[in-house]
Amino acid sequence: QSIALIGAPIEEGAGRQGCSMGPKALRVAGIQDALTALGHDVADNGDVSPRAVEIAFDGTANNPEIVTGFAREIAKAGETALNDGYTAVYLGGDHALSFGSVAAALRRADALRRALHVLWLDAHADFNTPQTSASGNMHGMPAAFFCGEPGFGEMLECPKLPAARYHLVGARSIDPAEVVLLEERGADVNDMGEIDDKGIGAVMRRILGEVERDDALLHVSFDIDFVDPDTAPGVGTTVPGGATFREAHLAMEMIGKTGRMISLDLVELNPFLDDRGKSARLMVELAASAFGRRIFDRPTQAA
Ligand code: DIR
Ligand code: MN
Ligand code: MN
Ligand code: MN
Repeated sequence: QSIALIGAPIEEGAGRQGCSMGPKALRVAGIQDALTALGHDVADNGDVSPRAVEIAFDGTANNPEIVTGFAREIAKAGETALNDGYTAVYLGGDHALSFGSVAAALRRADALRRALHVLWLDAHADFNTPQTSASGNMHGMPAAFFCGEPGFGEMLECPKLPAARYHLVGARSIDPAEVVLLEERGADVNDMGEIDDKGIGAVMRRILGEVERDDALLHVSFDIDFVDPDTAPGVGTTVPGGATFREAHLAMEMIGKTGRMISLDLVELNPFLDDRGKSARLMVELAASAFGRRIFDRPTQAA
């Protein structure tokens, strides 16, 4: 495959600073080499730079100008890469980058007249709107936006995702207003209890089966807080009880085997909070799993 790396050093969607260093940390952790080693052609398109725009939302939304500026540039860079035949890998950056990355995927799927499914690996649903959000942090809102919830004004033009094709996996912290909205819209919510009960393999198999059934394309949004904070400490919004190292790898390996992923977000890494690059390295390894690395391909570790 041809893969385009798109850096998105946004941190204004999060409640604390540090995610702007994420793209650099993922590069230092070897994202390009790891994917190249699997036989892919990997182009690093550098970082997008936002153009602050004048925009305001009714309700509570922090830094709408810069988040919108980023979202539009990310969508543009992503759409260009996808149209040129690349699989897009977005190096985050906080989760507000997905306003742009999912918009690009939706436009691409629309142009190809294919359905899109979005797999959201996250402790959180990110299904707030400026009307429902208690924090105002826009990294908690992109899924509501691309599923067509009102309240985002003229932020970004893109087709809407039917909520049933928004598959949340790993959830363990959802706000009360989000629970109501997710339920009303018919989103596919798979919380940690479901993973404990059925196993990550069964949960993923069911979701990827729906993608297959629809002969659809897939966008994967990987929030590092999907993984347990003991394993991935480099994140500002830790929630205990997350996915294990192996559960995360199995999920990514299963995604890779479908051959349907057109774009992947690697988000919420906060290098300022990381433990000697541990979380950055894990994200790179997990990305490699999503691009076809099997255990046999893994470099042997020095003792
Ligand atoms: C909370 C926390 N639901 C909010 N959200 C996220 O602020 O909207 N933390 N996404 O990572
Ligand atoms: Mn998130
Ligand atoms: Mn999260
Ligand atoms: Mn369900």
